[in-house]
Order: sequence, then C-alpha cells, then structure tokens
Amino acid sequence: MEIIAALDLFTGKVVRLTRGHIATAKVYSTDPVAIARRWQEHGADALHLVDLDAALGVGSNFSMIHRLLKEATIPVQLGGGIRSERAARDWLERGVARIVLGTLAVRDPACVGRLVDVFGPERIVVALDLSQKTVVTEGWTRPTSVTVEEALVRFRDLGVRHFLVTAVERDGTLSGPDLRLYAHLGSVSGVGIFASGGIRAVADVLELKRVGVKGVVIGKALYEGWVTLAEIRRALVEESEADASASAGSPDDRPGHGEGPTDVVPLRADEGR
Ligand code: AMZ
Repeated sequence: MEIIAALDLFTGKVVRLTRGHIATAKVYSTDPVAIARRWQEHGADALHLVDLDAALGVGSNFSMIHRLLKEATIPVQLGGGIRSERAARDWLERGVARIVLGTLAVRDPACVGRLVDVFGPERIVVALDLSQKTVVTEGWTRPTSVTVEEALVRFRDLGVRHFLVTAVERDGTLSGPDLRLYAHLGSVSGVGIFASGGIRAVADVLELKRVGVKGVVIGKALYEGWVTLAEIRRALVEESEADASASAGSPDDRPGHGEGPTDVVPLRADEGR
C-alpha cells in the first residue's frame, strides 16, 4: 500500500479545499518546501503535488514545483493543469516521477496512450475525479457523461495501469472514503487504483487496502492532525504480520482471496454514494 501525502499549491501556498471549491481554501503554510520535507521525514512514500492555479486555469506554480522537485528525496507525482502532450513530456523529463492527467485524458485519450508507450505505464496516472458518479474536468468545474467504469476499461486498453480515483463530494470533508466505490473498482483486472477523498483515520486506510486499493492520497487528515504517517505505517505492518501468521502453513481461504480478477460491472442505480 503506497501512502502518498497531498500537497496542493495555490498562489504559492499550501492549501486544502473542501470539495474542490477555491472559496473554501484554507492556507496551511506559505512554505511548501518545509511541508514537503515534513511529509518526507514522516515517512510518506511519495508526494502528490497539485497545481490548483493551473487546474483552475488561473495561473501556475511552475517555479515552486521546480523547487520542490529539486528538494524532494521521495518520488513526486504532479497533477493539475497538464493539458498538452508537450507539457506532460516536459514534466516527465524534468524529474516528475508520475504525471497525473485528468482533463487531457478525457479530451484526448490517444495522447495518454502515446505517453504510456514512450514513458511506460509506471509514470502515467489517469485522474478520474468523480462527482455524481461521472467524471468532472477542468478543476472539477466541468461535468462530463463519462462513467468511471467506461474510463477505466478504455484507458486500461490503452495501456494505463494507474488510476487516481477521487470522490469529489468527499474531498476535504474528513467523512471517510467511499468504500463501496473502491470495492467495486478493485475488482477490475489489470488496473491499480489509488484512492483520494475523505480519508480521516488509520482504519480508513486499512479498509481501502482490504478492498484492493493500491495506494492512498491523504490530505486534510494529515494537515489537521487526525492521523499521522507513522500511525498508518505501524498499522499496515501490524496487519501484514497478522495476515502472515494467520496464513502460515495453510492455504488462504479468506472470502475473495485467490479469486480471479473480473471485469467491472456498473454500479446499480440504487448503489453508491
Ligand atoms: O480541487 C480541485 N478543484 C481540483 C483538484 N484537486 N481540480 C483538479 N484537481 C486535481 C485532480 C487531479 O489530480 O484531482 O488536479 C488533477 C487533474 O488536473 P487536470 O488539469 O489534469 O484536469
């Protein structure tokens, strides 16, 4: 389970929003480099940078992102406003470990396929930002009719392996992740799902792991001190030790374990969030 600390930039500062609305921005620091160091030292596997100015089309945090790339000792993934193949290539060549593409992916799926071919699937993440069960783009301001199931299958068939699925209505709300959604998506073969939105406690991370999520992006819960990276690490280690001793010497017959992967079946209209 990859534990990724969110660092959202708006006008050069570290902020968190609620449900993506800029009017709700709460500033946590005017020193993003110090925050990056903090999450690094606390044991994050990677940093998830979002350039909110660029995502919303009102500017960019270009020079700050460059500084952060220089300072970071852990992989940095970057999203928000990467809207052309050229921009995507430039960031990958400048040391971003993984680029996160939302709007561009919806607009031009073939471009994502080309990037995967050139840079490999490890370096490309498709962001599926979900509001009312469909994907939203352009800083979460533009609804589309694309469903998460359609998008996963379509991009998987183009070679994409990593998806960041964000529950927009939960983002910044500390109300818990949408477990039903992630359990549903966890059964799609050939894709790795990263979850974000609503995570507030160690138990949320453990539940997400159990339903097959490969990584979590944690934001407000870290900034507000609801959870620490050390606590999450400890709980994951304890759980894997418990799993190892429970399964030692006998075949694992837990429900669902060992079943072959399946393709996704759309959520029924009465299910979901
Ligand atoms: O909070 C928002 N309004 C917001 C946000 N966090 N808008 C976009 N984003 C993030 C997405 C994804 O990681 O979750 O930016 C990335 C996608 O940006 P783009 O420009 O590729 O659609």
